Amino acid sequence: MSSNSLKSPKQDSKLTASPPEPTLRESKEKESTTASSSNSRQKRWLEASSEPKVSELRNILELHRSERQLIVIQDFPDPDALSSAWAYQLIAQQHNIQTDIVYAGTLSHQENVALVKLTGLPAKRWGVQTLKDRDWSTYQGCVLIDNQGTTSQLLPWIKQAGLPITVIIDHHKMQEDLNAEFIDLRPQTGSTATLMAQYLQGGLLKLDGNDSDHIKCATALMHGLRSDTNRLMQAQEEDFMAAAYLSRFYDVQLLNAVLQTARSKRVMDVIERSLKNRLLQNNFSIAGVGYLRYDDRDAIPQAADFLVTEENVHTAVVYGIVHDEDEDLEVVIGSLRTNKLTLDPDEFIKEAFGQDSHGRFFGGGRMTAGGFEIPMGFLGGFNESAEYTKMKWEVFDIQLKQKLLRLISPEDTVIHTD
Ligand SMILES: [Mn+2]
Repeated sequence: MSSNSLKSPKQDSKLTASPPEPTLRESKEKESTTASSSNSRQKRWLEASSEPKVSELRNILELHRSERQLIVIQDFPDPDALSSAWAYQLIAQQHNIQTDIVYAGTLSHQENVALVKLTGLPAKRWGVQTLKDRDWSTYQGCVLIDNQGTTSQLLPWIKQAGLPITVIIDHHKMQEDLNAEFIDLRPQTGSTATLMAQYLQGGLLKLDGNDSDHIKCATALMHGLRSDTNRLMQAQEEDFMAAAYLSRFYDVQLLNAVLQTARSKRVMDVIERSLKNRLLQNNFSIAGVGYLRYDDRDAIPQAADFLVTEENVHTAVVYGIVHDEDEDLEVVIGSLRTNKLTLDPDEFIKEAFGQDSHGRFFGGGRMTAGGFEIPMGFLGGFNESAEYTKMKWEVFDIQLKQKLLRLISPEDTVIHTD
């Protein structure tokens, strides 16, 4: 486990006016007096930041040559997870490791559906009901990409099947004690796609501009990198370097086609509800959007993306009750978006909602975004009475607002419901 990456300075430090402490990378650059071309500069950057990881991962892959691995991504995969998992799959193939990319939830954002369809991205949905019939014994290891297992319903099954976690590559903060043969956890990095691009550039797979799968994967990685860094607005140097590398291979028209996907009417309706219901307090915008279908779950982060664009708003929190018809389960799902650099979404969500009875947090986050899921347990499930359904929403709505407002305006925790 690399503890160095966790101790690096907070991202807020980029706001300070004084020049930053020389980093390992910079001091290495000063040592070298030869080679000044951009190519060698880039090479040195790569050596300093990720070369040890590249050879470590290569060794691990070689150790597991000809095995079969299960690549698990979060239940509601985003472009960063999807593209990074694909890159891992292509890298693993170099060592004759066959992999399946799986997720237990659904692809709900229209852009993600378009990404998968347009690139032929090889991710498969393993619905929760199908898990008991899966043959886990065909796999020798599990790989977690852009997650640490806390956002996948597959993990309990993997643990039960005794499937070892071979590799974790992620850029979220450490969620819980991790146990894996290879861990690359870099919370200061903008996207997992950045890390995967570094592995590609480091030589684990030589991208070929004539190979259409390579072009499509590079395009997907570019999309993942852009979408996790707010279109590069929050990108750091290493993210730009990774994007520069991918720019040699990606297909601009294909990326454009993915980005042009229109929102569905139901997503627009949720955004409308969030706009109508929003409560503005201390530059926060909070909106409950009521009940949603499982397939429309991704309307919540999209609504939060929209609310945070309002003047004088720095942080938006949107939540709703998502109903899974197949399982008759209900869960409160919420998203946070912020452009306030001193607000840490991970800390904010953990502090606002606390932990469940097993000590697990209801959510977490990365640089500018966070999410949470609160199971409704005994109160979950469909009820025919409209009155009851309405009342249930109101109870959860008030409870969530109360927990959020306690942090947003601690001096005024009383909520007036009329
Ligand atoms: Mn990510």
